[in-house]
Amino acid sequence: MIHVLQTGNQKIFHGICLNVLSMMKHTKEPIHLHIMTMEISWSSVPKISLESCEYLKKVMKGYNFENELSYYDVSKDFEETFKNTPNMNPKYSPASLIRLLFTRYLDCDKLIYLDADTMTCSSLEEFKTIDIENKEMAVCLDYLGKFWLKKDYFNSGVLYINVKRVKETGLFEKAIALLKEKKLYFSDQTALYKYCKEKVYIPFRFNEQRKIKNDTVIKHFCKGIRYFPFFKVYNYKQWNVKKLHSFFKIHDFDDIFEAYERLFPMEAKLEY
Ligand SMILES: [Mn+2]
Repeated sequence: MIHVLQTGNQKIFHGICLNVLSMMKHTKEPIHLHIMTMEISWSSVPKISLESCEYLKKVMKGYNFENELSYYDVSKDFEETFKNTPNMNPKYSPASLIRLLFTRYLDCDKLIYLDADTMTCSSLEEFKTIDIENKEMAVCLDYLGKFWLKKDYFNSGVLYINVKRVKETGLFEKAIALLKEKKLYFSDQTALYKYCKEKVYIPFRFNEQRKIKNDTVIKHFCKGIRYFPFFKVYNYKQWNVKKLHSFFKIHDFDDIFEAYERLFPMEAKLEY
């Protein structure tokens, strides 16, 4: 069983559904997906509903009956933890902080955390080749951060976590404590960077922030810069099919888009 964590609110649920379909395509081992969500008093975005997750679970079981989905509504805990703290409205969205609470809810050995703006390009079983027995996490460098911030600055969109170890070291609780005290620009990512001492850097194929290669496991649709023919900062997500085709020239997920439209007609539409 491979444990995967995805977090967010209703606004990005279609990203999670797309990624789940890509996991179903490539990973033969059963997957236990954990979805953490919330709705809070200082944001109007609703949580992902239990009904939506129950439907997603049914879809997952259609691919492999051993697949599982667990749903966690952490609204109250989130509110108590972050309300009126300096990072209650971080650069991206309050929802980007949900994952920091995971050690309070999940109990498994190893966990793959994936941002909602990621897609799987080959089997998640590849993560098992990474040794994190004596580490807190395996991480990839942040493609832009390593130039602009620090040369070992990592990207927190894909994390391979030794759950037992981070509970011992209190990594995620330390990050929460810092965020309650001090405003940080890349809030959660910088807090994890600051406190994660036992980490192993893994190749970009586990968190590909640029072009998909033959051995890519996870493609991350994060912000990027293109210099030619002119300087452009882009931030297109996997559900923007038009930009995937015209800007990135990515056709790897065309079958996934088709399956998504067939299986999830009630969720957000893809952008064409
Ligand atoms: Mn991301």
